[in-house]
Amino acid sequence: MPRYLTVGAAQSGPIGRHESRRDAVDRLIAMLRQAAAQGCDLVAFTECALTPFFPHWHIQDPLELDSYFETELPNDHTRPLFDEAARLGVGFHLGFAELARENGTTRHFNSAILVSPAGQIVGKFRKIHLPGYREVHHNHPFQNLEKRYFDVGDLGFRTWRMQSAVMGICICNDRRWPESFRSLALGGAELVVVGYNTPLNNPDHPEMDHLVSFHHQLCLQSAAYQNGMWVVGVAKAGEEEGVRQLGGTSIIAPSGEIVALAQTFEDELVVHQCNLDAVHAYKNDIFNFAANRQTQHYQAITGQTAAIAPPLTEENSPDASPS
Ligand code: ING
Repeated sequence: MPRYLTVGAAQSGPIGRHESRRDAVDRLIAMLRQAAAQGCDLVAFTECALTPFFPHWHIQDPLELDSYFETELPNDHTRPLFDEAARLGVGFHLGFAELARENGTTRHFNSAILVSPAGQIVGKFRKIHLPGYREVHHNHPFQNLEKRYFDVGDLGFRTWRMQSAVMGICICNDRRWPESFRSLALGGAELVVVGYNTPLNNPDHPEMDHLVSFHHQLCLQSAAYQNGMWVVGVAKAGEEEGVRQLGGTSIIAPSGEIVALAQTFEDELVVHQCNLDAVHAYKNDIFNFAANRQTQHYQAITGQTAAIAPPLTEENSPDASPS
């Protein structure tokens, strides 16, 4: 009997700067209920699903900045989501901004959790690849201040068993780095959830704007195929406080095929009954890590932070005059 997991990818439309947490949670609960009614076992919400994507703005007041972070989960405004999910017996993934007071230090992370159908937090991930910059770019129509507002995630790429699947998480820009998915695959991941807030315009590279959706899908579909896993990509979509963001919430099979795709830039649920055993043809044959990976030939990439080209010689120097 195949292991089926019915997954609901719950895309969020824009969340306004003055929308309350409670309003945002109510929208998530509405999609949760819709998902349960469609037989979903797991619902995946997006990156920063409780707030607007505030790294798009320069926030000078530290109290205002911290107001976008959760100091614990569940808490007063998110408990209704946890309680409703447990009542419905549905597991969920939730992206949120995390303010962590640990060992006498306060740190800020772009985080996501996996919550079991019983309402227990099974796993947590903190975003590792932080795009954007620390300094405000005044010439840009909007900012990406993730390096300013968040610390680099310190929990690594981990996997957890939940609902008969081995699950993993990465967040937004992590998807652009193949090491993210390969690390999760080496941890046995059969299904990975990726929430994202991706502007349709990159102020530093407008020449790439027509490729935003293509690059997004390229990352997810290649990750799914090259690691033999289901990938669930969940957008915060639409124009949020003047920043137009990619939609395209999708569920991707281990074959790399898109099997469910959102059609709007609003709150939208897409559902697919995932046959988890579809991973085996890829993990056990095409991408059999034990049999086919030849790690002894891979350059020792750990700690290599820059591409290292071969030394220039008389022969291969671009200035070498043709002999
Ligand atoms: N957003 C964007 C992302 O990785 C970005 C930032 C867009 C980086 C396009 C590079 C190119 O989708 C987040 N939140 O990471």
